Amino acid sequence: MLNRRGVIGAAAAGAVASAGGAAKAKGHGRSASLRLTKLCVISTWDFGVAANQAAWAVLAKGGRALDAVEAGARVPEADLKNHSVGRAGYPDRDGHVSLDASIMDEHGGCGAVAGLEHIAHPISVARRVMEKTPHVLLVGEGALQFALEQGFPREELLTEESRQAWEAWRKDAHYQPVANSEVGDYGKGGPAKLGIPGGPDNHDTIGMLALDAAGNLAGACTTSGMAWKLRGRVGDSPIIGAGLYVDNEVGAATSTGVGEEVIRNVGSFLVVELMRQGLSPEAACKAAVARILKRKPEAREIQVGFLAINKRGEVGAWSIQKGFSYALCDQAQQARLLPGKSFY
Ligand code: SD4
Repeated sequence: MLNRRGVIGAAAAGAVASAGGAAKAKGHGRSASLRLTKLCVISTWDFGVAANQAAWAVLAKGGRALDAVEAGARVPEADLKNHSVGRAGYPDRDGHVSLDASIMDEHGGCGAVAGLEHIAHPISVARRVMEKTPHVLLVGEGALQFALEQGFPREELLTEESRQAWEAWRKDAHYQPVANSEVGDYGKGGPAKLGIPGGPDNHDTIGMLALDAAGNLAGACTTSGMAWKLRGRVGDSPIIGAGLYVDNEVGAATSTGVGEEVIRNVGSFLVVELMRQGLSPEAACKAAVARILKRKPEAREIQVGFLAINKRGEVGAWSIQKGFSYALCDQAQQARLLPGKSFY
């Protein structure tokens, strides 16, 4: 007879098998999660390596995971070579840089901003929403008003390089997202040819998850969203449960890629719930990606990736397509970059 744990484990295994079947179970690699030392931080994409260093400086001093992920997320937000997060992010199709961010702490507290313009560090505004208001999400003009009231400076976020890229895009204006652009575009400079969201030239988010010395989890997610998006478009990153979810009893997850597909499947919440049912972080990420593909097989043309950690410091990731990368930092190794496993 199965005990409670056995029943849950069997159900979870079935969920993965059926979801994996939908995606033709073509995964690259096994579904075992990697274990980090307790006290660690992980984040999406190559630029996560530098962000992790800033988070590590907080964690190594015994700091709180929440402070670590905020400090880490601020690094790509300020990086002018990064056209997918914060200042210098590519604008929407009308030339406005509008930013999305969310943050969660170990108590289930959450704060977010969406469509925020003129503020270089949306992650810190998201934290203020969490800590200084009774609300979870502020958008657009109201988010800007709140940020200014909180003392954040109003700035021009569209750099000359980003403006030139936008002008180049406007010549033929094909909004056609392409996979893994965070990697293809990062630091290259010059107008980028962007394709499908989540593609080599159109990616844009740092999702960061940390486990601190007290054993607490926190997460942050910040982005300029899809380049050349419709004005007013909001992705998954500021939607709690979609782009980010933290449950301090279980684990935390974050996502990158085409936010619409993540929102439709409440992706990060799904990953955490699958971990609650007994799946490893990697198996949970894989099952969530499989769910997206099962509901919409055409999603194989785009990119979505999940990254997750559980309370034991086990981490894992999975994406639709090859090309997703994630950065790991713990007591043993502080600048690791791994390729994510994928179905295609
Ligand atoms: C969005 N998920 O706005 C973000 C974009 C992203 O890698 O992550 N790109 O949909």
